[in-house]
Amino acid sequence: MPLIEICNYIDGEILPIDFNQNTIPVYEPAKGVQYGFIQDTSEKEIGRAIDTAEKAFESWKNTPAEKRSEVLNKISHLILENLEELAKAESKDNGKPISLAKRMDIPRAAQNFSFFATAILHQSSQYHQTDNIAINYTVRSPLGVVACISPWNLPLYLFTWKIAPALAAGNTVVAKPSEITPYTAFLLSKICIEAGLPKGVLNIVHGSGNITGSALISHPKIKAVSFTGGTATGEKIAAVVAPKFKKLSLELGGKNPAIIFNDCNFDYTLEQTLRAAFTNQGQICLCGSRILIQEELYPKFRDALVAKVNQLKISTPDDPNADMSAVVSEPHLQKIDHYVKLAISEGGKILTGGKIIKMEATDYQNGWYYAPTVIEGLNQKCRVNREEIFGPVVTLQSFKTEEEAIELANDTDYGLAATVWTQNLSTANKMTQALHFGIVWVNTWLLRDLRTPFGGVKNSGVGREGGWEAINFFTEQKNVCIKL
Ligand code: TXE
Repeated sequence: MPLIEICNYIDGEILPIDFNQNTIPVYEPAKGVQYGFIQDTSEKEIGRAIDTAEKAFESWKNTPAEKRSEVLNKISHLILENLEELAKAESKDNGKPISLAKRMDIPRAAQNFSFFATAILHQSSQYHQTDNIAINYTVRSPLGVVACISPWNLPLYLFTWKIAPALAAGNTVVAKPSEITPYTAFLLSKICIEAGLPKGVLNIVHGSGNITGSALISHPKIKAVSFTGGTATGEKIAAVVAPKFKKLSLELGGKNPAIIFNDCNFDYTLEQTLRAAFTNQGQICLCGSRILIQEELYPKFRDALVAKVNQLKISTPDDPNADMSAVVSEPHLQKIDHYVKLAISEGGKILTGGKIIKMEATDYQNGWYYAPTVIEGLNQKCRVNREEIFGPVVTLQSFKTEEEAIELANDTDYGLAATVWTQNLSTANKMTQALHFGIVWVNTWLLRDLRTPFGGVKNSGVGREGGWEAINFFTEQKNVCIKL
């Protein structure tokens, strides 16, 4: 099979790769082979993409909201029309089961566009009357050219979660997907052309964080940076962007606790805890990787969880019954394995998993698969309980009281999401008040309402995405005061 060229989309054109410039190989994790290339887009080319976006800004900003909404809705429809192709591409790039991409990633990408296409029709501004002295009204305007940078775990889902509100609010965008998973962003370029998105309004550039990403965030014409990715990268980006007083939104990592009380609905909690631990091979920033179980329930829950994990089907992505497939890359596979070895050296006991696995199917034997892993016996001081692994690895700890659960749950540098499993309303209320996280789910996980604020505290980030939070981020306010 010839290697696929995954091209930049600048000024409404899909640009062939320039092989005289640097390129980056793109791999298919399920098979462990290269299947394509991207350009490691240079600073000069990024400058051109930004100039193009700047040129398109006035006209896009002045396009009536209804018209902007129409184009964005068309993009949403076309994503759904191409669901099959996009799901296969997402799976090829990331290693996830095709069935998961079909069920979760691609429908959500379409929903991101339709949600913000509709939201913009309902935007209103504020008005304040100062006694009989003056009236104030607040105008919201788009910022100009903004940068959106996304990671590899939910490629099209997180890419569009940023692009859609930025465009809906009237900005023009230069967006960079992860160099590890660029394929669906490329396919989105073609969809934007088909939908009639005006030239230059969205530019999709490929390349490494160090070259392309860096050039993008440090360009003086970029007015805001919306980033999702690792905490260490977030720190680097903040160091460049903050001193220039640009708007900055950072969605970073997590080390999320699942707090399970004796009185939980046992079967349901078990099923959902399994889902929260291993969906997308545990590569979701919201995955519950620290499972805290009340003492009395601990042995029963542990044994039942291990039995359930042993029933998970780890298979090639095209298997419709696969619960899990490959992790995203060889270095990531090694990182996961390193943490499991560290757990053993820290005194942890592997209850199941703990190893790299090989598929038997022809073509898939060199793929990057890791067995879902459950570890017990590590306290909250251990590195495995403190650092984000971002793979199919969970640890179990027990607690006696609500107070102890709160202490354990909050004893982390991260603060993205927590789940609480109990039938007792008072316990649930007490926990939700005390937990220091941006998102707390009670008796559920990953139940998302796109209107709600999304984001974390502490090392999990700065700012919120979702609903009006996103539209507000991508706009600037001006208050006009008129003396009566
Ligand atoms: O992140 P990276 P990855 C986190 C989670 C996980 C990590 C994995 O912590 O470990 O992300 O994603 C670009 N200037 N979350 O490895 O390396 C890079 O090219 C500008 C949290 O992809 O941080 C890519 O496009 N850009 C989460 C993007 O940043 C730079 C959900 C992310 O890369 C750059 C998913 C630079 N200097 C993952 N360096 C959440 N909270 O929602 C890299 N990039």
